[in-house]
Order: sequence, then C-alpha cells, then structure tokens
Amino acid sequence: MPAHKLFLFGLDKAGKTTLSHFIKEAKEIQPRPTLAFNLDKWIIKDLEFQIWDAPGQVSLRYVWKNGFNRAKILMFVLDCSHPERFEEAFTEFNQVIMNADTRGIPLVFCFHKWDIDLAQASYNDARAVFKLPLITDRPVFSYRTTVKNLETSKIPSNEDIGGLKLKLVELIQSERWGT
Ligand SMILES: Nc1nc2c(ncn2[C@@H]2O[C@H](COP(=O)(O)OP(=O)(O)OP(=O)(O)O)[C@@H](O)[C@H]2O)c(=O)[nH]1
Ligand SMILES: [Mg+2]
Repeated sequence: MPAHKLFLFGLDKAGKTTLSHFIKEAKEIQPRPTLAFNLDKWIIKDLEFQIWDAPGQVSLRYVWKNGFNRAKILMFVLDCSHPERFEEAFTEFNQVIMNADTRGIPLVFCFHKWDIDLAQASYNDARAVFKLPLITDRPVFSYRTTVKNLETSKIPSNEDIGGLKLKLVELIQSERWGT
C-alpha cells in the first residue's frame, strides 16, 4: 500500500504534534518541541498517510522544503489563540504556498486551539490575514480544530475531525482518479 505524504507545518507551539496524535489516536499527549521531522503514520479508511510533522522553531524551518517536496497534501496549523503571531505565521505560510514546488497541492488549514476563547474571538482576524479564498491555484479547505473540550467547543459539525479525515481520503482518491 503506497503511503501518501502529508506535510504538517506551522509555527512553533502551534499544536502540530498534539493535533497529529489526536487525529491518529483520538487522545491528547503532552508534547515536546519537535526538533527534527517527526515521521508518523495515520491510517484512514484503507489509506496510509505518511505524516511529516515539521519543527516550527525559526532556526529549524530551513528543513521544511524536505517536507513539502513531493507531498500530496499540505496541512497548516495556526494557533488561533495567538493573534500577535498571525503575521509571522502568514509569512511562513506564504513561503510554502508561493513555492513553485507546492503549486496545485491541496491545502488543509486548521484554525487550531478553538477551545480557547481568544481563538474564537480572533477567528475573523485570522481569516482577514490569511485570505484563503484568494488562493486559487489549489483546493483549499479550512477547519476549526482543538484537542480539548471538544463537547463544548461549538465547532460546526461539518468541520469536525472525522470530517477532516474523510476529506484527506477524498483528496487522495480524486487525485488518483484525476478528477
Ligand atoms: N488549549 C489548547 N492547547 C493546545 C492544543 N493543541 C496543542 N496545544 C498545546 O500547545 C502547545 C504546543 O503544542 P505542540 O504540539 O508541541 O506544538 P508544535 O506545533 O508541534 O510545536 P513545535 O514542535 O515546536 O513546532 C502544547 O502546550 C500543547 O499542549 C489545543 O487544541 N488547545
Ligand atoms: Mg511539534
């Protein structure tokens, strides 16, 4: 079974490693900062995803190109509870999205840490900074995500983690069939 490469990126402390484990095993871990790519595997339906969970610290971002090279899906994690870092996050996001090697690769964007009030209050600001509807060279999907207090987090049902996982499968299948 071929593994489909997924590049998971975002600033340090955005929550990438935590979210990755949550998607994989539906449980929360106590993460350590990622210092080199964490390579992990998610099995969803009958598909295997090879997750390239990137280190977000500024001095380590130079390795990102190895993560998006030949990736099938890009997944960006924004700490939505940290508006002071939106511009920095946008700059790093753009470095990847504007890179010719990523042209056409579908993007899944996570407005993460939705359990935090400030994340919910900052959602419109985040959307204004990232302007996702202006990205037209690839399919783009966005989700509000959290690993905490899911029951009370008021995430619309069409943006839940189950739906996100199905979307990943759908993206791979549509690529396979060339649709
Ligand atoms: N409140 C809240 N905290 C979260 C959530 N997800 C992750 N965190 C916390 O955010 C911090 C950073 O999480 P990590 O998963 O290490 O972040 P990362 O993006 O992998 O960071 P680097 O490996 O340094 O790039 C940790 O303290 C997590 O417990 C969430 O959904 N809600
Ligand atoms: Mg990490």
